Amino acid sequence: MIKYNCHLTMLLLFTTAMMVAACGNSGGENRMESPDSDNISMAQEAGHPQESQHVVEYAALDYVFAGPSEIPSGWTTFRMPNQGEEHHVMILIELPEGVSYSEYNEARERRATSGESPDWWGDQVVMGGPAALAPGMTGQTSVLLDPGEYAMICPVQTADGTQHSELGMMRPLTVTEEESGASEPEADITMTLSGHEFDMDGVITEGRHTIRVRFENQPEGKPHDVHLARLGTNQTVEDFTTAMESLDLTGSDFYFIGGAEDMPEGYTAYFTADFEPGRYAFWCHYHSGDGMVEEFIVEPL
Ligand SMILES: [Cu+2]
Repeated sequence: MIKYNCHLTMLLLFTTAMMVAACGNSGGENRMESPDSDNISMAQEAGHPQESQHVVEYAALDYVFAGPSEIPSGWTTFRMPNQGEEHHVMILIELPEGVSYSEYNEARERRATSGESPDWWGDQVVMGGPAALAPGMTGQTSVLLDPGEYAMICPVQTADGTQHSELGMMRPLTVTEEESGASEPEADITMTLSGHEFDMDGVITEGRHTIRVRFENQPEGKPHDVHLARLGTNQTVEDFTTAMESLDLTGSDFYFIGGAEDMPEGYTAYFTADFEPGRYAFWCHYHSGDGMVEEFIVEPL
């Protein structure tokens, strides 16, 4: 997905779509169970014993991320219940070494007003996070984090075109030298984002799945991401594609149930989602115009 000013137009298009998409939906159910502590065996729930994950929870509200300001480094599972009334995403930005969050924030404001950016601006790296989530849904996305200073932002827009980040959905996150000790998650399905394709190894059936997302060849210098949308009963992927292009989602009832935000080439993320029978679409924001929209059907067991 697009997050930066250099791609502001696409960001506006996408986030407007997110905002509009939220209007036609009654909200999904949250079928994830609450963890008893920070460290729970998520994979055990998914049927993989012996796998321990470090789960950190950030509730997405209109308009704030509620959660810890400091977390250990290593494999980290971001669990994000959307408790707001709008779609939200979480994007983690690793700041260049030596750049503090307040310097980053000032630079963002300066860019917005004067268009000037500091030398280090291009050195920030988007390190993933839970993709678009409809109200009531819970996203769960795991990434491997190095120690450092990060910014956590939601660039989705409100009806009047204000980014959620401007309204409070932007905060610092310190990833400490201390290791989470979590192992890399296990997945039952692997999806490779390469060229203009979602290459799937495995079939999504009814129930909960953890999907490994490998970020490979990223054409046109634009990063991949994957957003998962549930389509309405009578909607096709063509309806979805047209709606995302034209932003006319009037009367539509599809909504987003998570996925994995941008990561650099060579990185891997994991996301967990519950699938009930129905029609779905995978959607890559930057490359959807080049065919990275794919419908799939989850059959009843
Ligand atoms: Cu938001």
